[in-house]
Amino acid sequence: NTNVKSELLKRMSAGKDHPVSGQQLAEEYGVSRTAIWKYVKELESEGYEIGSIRKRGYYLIDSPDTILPAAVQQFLQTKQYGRTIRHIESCPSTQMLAHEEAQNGAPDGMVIIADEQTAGKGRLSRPWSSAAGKGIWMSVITRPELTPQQAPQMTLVAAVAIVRAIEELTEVTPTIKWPNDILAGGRKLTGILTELQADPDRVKAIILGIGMNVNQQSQDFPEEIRAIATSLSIEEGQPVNRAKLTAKVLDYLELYVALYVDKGFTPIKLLWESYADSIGKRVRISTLQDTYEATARGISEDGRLEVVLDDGTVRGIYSADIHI
Ligand code: BT5
Repeated sequence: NTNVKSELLKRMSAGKDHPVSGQQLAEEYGVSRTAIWKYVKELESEGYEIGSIRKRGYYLIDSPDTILPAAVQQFLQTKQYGRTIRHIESCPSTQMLAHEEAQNGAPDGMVIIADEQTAGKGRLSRPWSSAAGKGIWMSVITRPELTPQQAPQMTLVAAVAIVRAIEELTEVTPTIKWPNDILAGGRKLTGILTELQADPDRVKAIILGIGMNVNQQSQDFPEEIRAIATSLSIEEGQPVNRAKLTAKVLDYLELYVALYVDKGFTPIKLLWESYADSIGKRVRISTLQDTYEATARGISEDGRLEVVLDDGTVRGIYSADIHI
């Protein structure tokens, strides 16, 4: 029961002067005293250092940097998102597993999170480098009441949630590059991959694949992306707690998805534009068909990037790679 375990963790964080009574927790949750003791042992085997004071209880001395369910859930403030987490040590891609889970009826907000991906993917099947233990590689299964036409905007909803979480927990100032990149100092910090399971008129699930570079050093990136990629710890100069950040992203994601469903795209668009780094700038646009230059003007009410061509025509772009 990850509920009791994450509650135990949360309370043990209060420190030596406020130990958690195992007896009391057991009574509150209607489990045995032995069950609590087992959670303590489990946490120790996961790398937590736990102190105990006779007759008073347990307290936390030190935490490892893990993204196990209880580690993330102790920080969560959501109703639904992240309440069910499947953690995997290593897998080819969390997107694949999330698609299976979604087909098998996964609840709204279920998270598949891995310490390592061996075949992480970006858009158009490009590879996504996912070094072991260094990042947040997760897929969030969402079931918002949206039409399939409203699904692409979820990428922008997720982008806003992620920059808000980064801003709150670090000193880094992230920017968003349409449609799915979050940058710091001009380098890529996070990528988002939005995939859809739908009937013609109804969304069944939108799977948000989120890849966040957290604790990599430059040498942890493959040679070919070293010049274009960065991580929070490179920008911040110190390690960042992955569990706390994961929980914060989920908090904001739940909030902004609800905002989008209730109030439409306008509030998200305003937030998004306040973080955008390409608006008003000259950009080069590469689509599958061609490459051309234009000036980025903003995003439309349906999440397209609006650009002004040199002859003055305005064009709305659904999907492309943008170079500033
Ligand atoms: C993306 O694609 O940016 C979407 C990345 C989504 C990854 C998550 S991780 C959890 C979930 N499971 C998956 O398998 N995927 C999702 P795109 O815009 O196509 O960018 C891909 C390009 O980014 C690559 O061609 C590289 O140039 C670059 N890249 C690859 N790995 C990177 C990294 N770790 N950091 C920064 N840039 C990277």
